Amino acid sequence: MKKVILSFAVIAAMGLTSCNGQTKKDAETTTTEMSSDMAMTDASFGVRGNCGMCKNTIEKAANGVEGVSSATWDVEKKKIDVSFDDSKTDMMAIHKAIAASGYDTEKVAGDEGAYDGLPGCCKYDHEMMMNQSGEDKKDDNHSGHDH
Ligand SMILES: [Cu+2]
Repeated sequence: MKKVILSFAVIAAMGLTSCNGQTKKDAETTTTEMSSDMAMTDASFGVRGNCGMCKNTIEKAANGVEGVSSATWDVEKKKIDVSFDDSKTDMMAIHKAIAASGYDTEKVAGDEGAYDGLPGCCKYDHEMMMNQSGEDKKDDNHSGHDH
């Protein structure tokens, strides 16, 4: 009886070690190929939000769009800077992804259901000014025409 238990233990131990061996083999490093001279488009637009948690949500949503290489939201200016491959995506796709996460952008209103699910501190004011450059943006662009 003792022998049976012993041999069972040995088999179990052998099984464990072989499992360990396999996990090691699986842990291969994946190299991400990225050519630096790929044509990236930089853009920025207004996105409403309150705090650091908003920043995480907004940036995660933008980065989740295929072709977006970087997204940085500025909590002070209520503005996001994005860099993306325009052969893979476009501005509207990024606007929509952010709106789907519950945040208003300049072009797309935030999804109401997602907004309701945001933490209390993130329930931003829908009237909030966005895309503030820090300098006064005057609406006198039309006076520049010669004719
Ligand atoms: Cu927030």
